[in-house]
Amino acid sequence: MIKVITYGSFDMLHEGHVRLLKRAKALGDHLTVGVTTDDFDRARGKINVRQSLMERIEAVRNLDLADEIIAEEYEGQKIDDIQRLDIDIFVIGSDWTGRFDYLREYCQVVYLPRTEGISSTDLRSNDAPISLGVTSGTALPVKALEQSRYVNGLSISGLCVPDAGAVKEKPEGVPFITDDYRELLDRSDAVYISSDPSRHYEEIKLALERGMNVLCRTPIAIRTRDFDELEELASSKGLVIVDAIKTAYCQAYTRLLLLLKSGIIGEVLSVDSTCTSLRDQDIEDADPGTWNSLCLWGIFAMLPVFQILGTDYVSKRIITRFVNRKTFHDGFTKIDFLYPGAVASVKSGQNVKSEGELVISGTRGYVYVPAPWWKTDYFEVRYEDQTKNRRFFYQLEGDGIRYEMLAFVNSVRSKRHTKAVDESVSRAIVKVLEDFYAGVDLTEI
Ligand code: C2G
Repeated sequence: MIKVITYGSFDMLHEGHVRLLKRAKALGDHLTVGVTTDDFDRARGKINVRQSLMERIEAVRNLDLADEIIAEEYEGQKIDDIQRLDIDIFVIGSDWTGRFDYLREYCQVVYLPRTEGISSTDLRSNDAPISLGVTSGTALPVKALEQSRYVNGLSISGLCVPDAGAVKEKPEGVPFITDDYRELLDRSDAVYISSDPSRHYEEIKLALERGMNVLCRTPIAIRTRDFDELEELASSKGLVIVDAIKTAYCQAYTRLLLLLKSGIIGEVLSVDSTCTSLRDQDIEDADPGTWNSLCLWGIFAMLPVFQILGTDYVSKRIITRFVNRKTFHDGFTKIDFLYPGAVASVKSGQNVKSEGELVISGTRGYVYVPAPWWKTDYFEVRYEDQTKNRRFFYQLEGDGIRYEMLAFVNSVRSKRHTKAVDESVSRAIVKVLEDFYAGVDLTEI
């Protein structure tokens, strides 16, 4: 019996895939198809795959060509599969010519001509791209603009900055710059709000009223009543507001949350997270309503607390050292949360330097995420018996912004809200900010 194997993502299965599989099948008596897992696709830079692994496997199965379907999970798996499954022929499309010659040591390698004129990329981009208008505070959102290029189905329509006339050089790929937010909305399908936090409520409201979906750099608002009003408006219009906390979209972080749910360290008793960034920024003379340390860094530090321990804390204590009390610019803020049976502590600031790590302590062990934990590709689960320690690595490209943009595109397309950050978590964050500005539970040092 001649055994054949081939691999692929098989996203939005099309004629090119079908022809390849038919020819592969015809080369032997038994065909194994390896379908790439979402993780492996991400790791090899394919972030725009639309369908889940199950959907893609189902589509291949329905063709009734594969005798066996397996998941392709990691680089180097092919050698193992070929030996384990006793494969005679490895088949792949001609777009990979030469790349798999190293497998000749184990079996015959056949490159079949690729079917011209059709691809998953074309099918994905058949839907007109979402033209995204971007608003920004003082600085140009260079990182966001750059990251948007990696996201299929998204194009930047224009940029709104307070002093548009002063921008000497238009960033690459930005068709226009304005200081008129309404003009930006007129010329866009959706909006990415990265202006100062005090402007978010107004800007989101205007966009929603015009029926536009919103991706908002966290926080969505700084008052809970504003937050509730916006969420209600969005849901009444069938629109989404995605809370852009990039960490929430990083794979290592999301996997960490799942592992904790599975009880890998037992019951969680304490979450300690620190996010600081010592910059020469002049926060002393910053205008009121502009980014303070709590909004810029405190929110990232709070995210794991609310996602792991929930939002029903019994009490909290916010301890702040202001750089400018009048404008609410904090140099250092520490918040302690008390939960029934657990505690959490977050430290954030721009006028302080500390180890930016995340430690989650449980009854059986602890998780350690090294600095800078908020854009990590790696963490460790540690136990009393060190031989049981486990390390986890994941691919991270471009610190998470491209993933939050991708999640936004997918939510808009599917009209299903991404659950990366639950509404209750976004609201709990807004509540802490509200209390901070109102002086509730606040101690100054
Ligand atoms: N294909 C084809 N004609 C097309 C498009 C794809 O013959 N018009 C072939 C590809 O050459 C590949 C298979 O269909 O052999 C699956 O294609 P993709 O889903 O794009 O998967 P790919 O990224 O090529 O994955 O490690 C190698 C990967 O597993 C192959």
